[in-house]
Amino acid sequence: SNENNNARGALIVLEGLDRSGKTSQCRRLHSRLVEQGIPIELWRFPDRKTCVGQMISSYLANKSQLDDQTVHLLLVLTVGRKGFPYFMSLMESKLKSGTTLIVDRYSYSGVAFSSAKGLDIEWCKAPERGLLAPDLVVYLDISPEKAAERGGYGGERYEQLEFQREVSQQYQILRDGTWKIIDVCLPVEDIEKQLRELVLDCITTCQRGKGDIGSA
Ligand code: 2DT
Repeated sequence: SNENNNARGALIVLEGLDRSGKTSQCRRLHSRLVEQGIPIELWRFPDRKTCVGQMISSYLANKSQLDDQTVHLLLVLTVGRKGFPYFMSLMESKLKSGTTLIVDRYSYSGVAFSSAKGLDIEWCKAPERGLLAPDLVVYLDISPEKAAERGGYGGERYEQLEFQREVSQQYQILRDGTWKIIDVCLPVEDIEKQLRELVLDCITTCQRGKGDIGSA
């Protein structure tokens, strides 16, 4: 049958510590691929504009206090859970219609940041089950020390060396063989190129209709 009937977009996730350059790499990648005429959208979690997102934003800015479990569950809601299916079904319909999604942080951030506070990792993962599984996870690798040297930590609650060390360890635990790791100490053009190649490969595979949209 016609290959194009199966054409779908790819769900591509970027993860990494604060100051790993995720957000600027996501933006560059997105605009390059738009120029190439690839149907693509850039998403980020948490979306601070939603109602729940505003509670999180105020917590991250140290303007309000919430206990660790509550923050975790609020973040889970923003990433699109069964009980809050809006993002999930929107993502799914975009992918099915052939649009690729580049996502700046996903459920891995949820687990890494909350377990870094000492919450049980299995407890953290439990409510994330059932989310759409990414076709590609790229980890922008930087040591917490190097990240801190880059300066410009914005003063948010999590932007502290000690805490980022914990987060980094949790990411190591979460990482499996399928994650692609890019060393962000490379020149910026090399990072961009590596990232673009990984992403284009993944888009091609998904266009050929290989594999269903998975669930985690
Ligand atoms: P940004 O600095 O990228 O805006 O992220 N976080 C994010 C969690 O703790 N759990 C999650 O599920 C997600 C998506 C990571 C703000 C902070 O939010 C953290 C950093």
